[in-house]
Amino acid sequence: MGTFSPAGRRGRGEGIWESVELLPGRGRRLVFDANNCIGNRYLSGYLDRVLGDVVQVILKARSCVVLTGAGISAESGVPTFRGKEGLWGKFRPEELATMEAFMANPKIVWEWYNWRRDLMGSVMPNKGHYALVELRSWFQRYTLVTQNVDNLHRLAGSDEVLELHGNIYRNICMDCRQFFDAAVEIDPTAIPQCKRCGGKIRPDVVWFGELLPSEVIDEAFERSAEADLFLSVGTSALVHPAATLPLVAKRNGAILIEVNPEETALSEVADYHFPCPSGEFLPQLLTELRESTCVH
Ligand code: BJW
Ligand code: ZN
Repeated sequence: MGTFSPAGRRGRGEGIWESVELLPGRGRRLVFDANNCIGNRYLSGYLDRVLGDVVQVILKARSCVVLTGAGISAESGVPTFRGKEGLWGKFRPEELATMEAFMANPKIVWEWYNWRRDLMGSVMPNKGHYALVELRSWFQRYTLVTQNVDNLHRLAGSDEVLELHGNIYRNICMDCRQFFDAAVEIDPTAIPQCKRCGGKIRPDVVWFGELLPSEVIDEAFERSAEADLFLSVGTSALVHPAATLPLVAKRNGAILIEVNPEETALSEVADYHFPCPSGEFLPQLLTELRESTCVH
């Protein structure tokens, strides 16, 4: 199986154009331009061939799992966590995304979530989200798993989404586990309290050190283990157990495709790594698929 960026032939941070330099007959090093990944004319012949391979993989696959992370929503304007512009560059995760942080300073944690809710509520799904809705129709079995809490997959039209880390638009009572939707009035100066039992209300998201919803993560593992094809899109693949899913799929024989402008811990084991923004790459992949089955 050919790989777009052959594993073991590049150093961390060098990216696809470094490996392109190693291709026979291509002596020139190109500057990586993530915003013009698909449109790069110099590479288009090579990219076409690799996309052609991936189209064949998709046409043969029956069962596909897609795992998304913050990167798929980046082109909608939702900040990622890691990286230069990421949230964790400005805020400390242990002060915002742990139960200890919430108990020590619920007001700050609530302010942070209110700010993110407002931001996420003001953006729209992008072409990457919509492409994943259409991709569904190419498989007998298709499972969309997301680490994101922003609801953008559902807004784009993906009705079955396994949300591993919860949903920012839901709140939950820490004592009686009653759910509240985000419309519940959150007074930023006080910790919201459950009307039923008086317990503290928190956002229904998964913080570090907390268990993921068991039925959701169990289903994600089952589907990954039986997948023929696994797409990892826009995730740094650092946070477990989500980061284990592609490895389980690969170990059970799935073809692993990664879409991420940067290299990740997964890039070395992926069969294909497309160092492209997902909002560009995924629609292009759909175009190739449609064209490949077009009767002329
Ligand atoms: C683009 C792009 C474009 C940019 N197109 N791409 C095993 C080993 C080691 C540690 C652990 C382990 N098992 C458990 C742990 C501990 C911990 C963990 O994994 N820590 C690691 C960081 C080391 N995990 C947990 O605590 C989990 N709980 C658990 O396992 O319970 C059992 C247990 C408990 C205690 C001990 C042991 C076991 C819970 C994890 C909860 C994560 N929560 C958060 C916050 C959610 C709520 C909220 O949003 O407020 O989830 S943290 C944050 O990270 C968020 C994300 O969902 C998650 C993953 O981040 P993601 O999506 O990958 O984003 P980024 O920013 O990292 O990456 C974005 C990528 O996009 C980048 O690569 C860019 O290049 C790319 N990109 N533009 C495509 N246009
Ligand atoms: Zn309650």
